[in-house]
Amino acid sequence: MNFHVLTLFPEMIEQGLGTSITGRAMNKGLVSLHAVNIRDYAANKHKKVDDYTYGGGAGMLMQAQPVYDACMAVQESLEKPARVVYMTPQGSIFNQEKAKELALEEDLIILCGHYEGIDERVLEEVVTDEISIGDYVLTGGELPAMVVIDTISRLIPGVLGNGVSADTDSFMNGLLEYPQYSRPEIWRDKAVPPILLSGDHAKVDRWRKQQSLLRTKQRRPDLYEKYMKEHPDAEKDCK
Ligand code: 9D3
Repeated sequence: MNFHVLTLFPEMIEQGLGTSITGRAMNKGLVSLHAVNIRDYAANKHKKVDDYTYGGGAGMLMQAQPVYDACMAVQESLEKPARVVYMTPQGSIFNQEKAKELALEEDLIILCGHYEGIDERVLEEVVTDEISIGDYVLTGGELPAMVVIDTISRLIPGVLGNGVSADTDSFMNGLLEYPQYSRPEIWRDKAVPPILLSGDHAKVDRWRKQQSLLRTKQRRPDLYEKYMKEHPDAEKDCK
């Protein structure tokens, strides 16, 4: 999968995703990341890409022309037009389902705004999807773009090492993760739940399922409701 990120801060994207699992995925050639500096498409000699808003109000807006030219340069480099995802607080809130949908694309163009946003006319021309990562205010779309790329990348076959399947991971089944323990058996007077040392795998599985259900009920009643609607006979596992 090829990510093309249109941004005024390409080094932020490269630095943020160049390490750890996403960095390894790039080195293995499973994903590629092209951070395109929108400023490189400024048509004036000062490389200015922002201006005041018509109608007044505080702050500067990213102008249509450099955003359009940067986007078109990427589109023209591709064999078929790619979806263009605009990271914006006004978008639909990102989730695992949207990540799965986007993971099916060969190329994805991700547009990051800064300042007070982008001239509406270019958005109408190029954007196919609008995504927010949640109801809090950030300074720009770069961190959200990294969140989206990280989430999609780990769904691509081979990105997670040694046979770990993203699909059997916690949360993907609609429940929160059960608690986990490693050595030592006793730490600061706290023991590992004895059932985990019993060697009875069926019992361990049942306990973990119970813990997942309990945790989800207590911490994420919204997820719990949804899960119970989809698994009407699961309530007894919680007891
Ligand atoms: C101060 C300007 N705000 C006027 C009410 C609007 C605004 C525009 C741009 C607020 C924040 C931003 C920068 N944020 C993003 O570009 C962004 C974002 C976010 O802030 N929260 C959650 N998801 C996203 S995706 C892009």
